[in-house]
Amino acid sequence: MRHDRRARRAVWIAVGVAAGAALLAAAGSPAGAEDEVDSVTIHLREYRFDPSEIRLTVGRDSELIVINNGTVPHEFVTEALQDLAVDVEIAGVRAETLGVAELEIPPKARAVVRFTPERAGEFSFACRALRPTDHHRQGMRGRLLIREP
Ligand SMILES: [Cu+2]
Repeated sequence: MRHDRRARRAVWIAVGVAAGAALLAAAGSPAGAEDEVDSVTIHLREYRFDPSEIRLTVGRDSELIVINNGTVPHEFVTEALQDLAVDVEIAGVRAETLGVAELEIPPKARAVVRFTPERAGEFSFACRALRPTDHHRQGMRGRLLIREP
């Protein structure tokens, strides 16, 4: 299990390097575009998400900044992003993917996930890490509410 995760992360980083050049070429976004992004910062620690409820809106460019303030690796696992074009940046490496199911974030590291919600709904997110204990069972979970504009 741990080996699988590590392999997946290595693939991600490789994808990120390949995608980097394309992203740089496309970086000419209009000034002020940043203001249009709904940005939510989520802090992870033993054993909770803060905030544990996130609200986003269909059609709005959204950004989740997921910061591990704890002392062990934590995860951000959700079904909410699985069919979306997602731009992920973790440990300074950026990649574009179709869907993200699981991010593992080392202590003191952060991930930035950018996407535009396409359908309303209520989704859960959780940390599925099992060391040194079952984080989800300890209460490390939350809700992502996406509403119509
Ligand atoms: Cu955790």
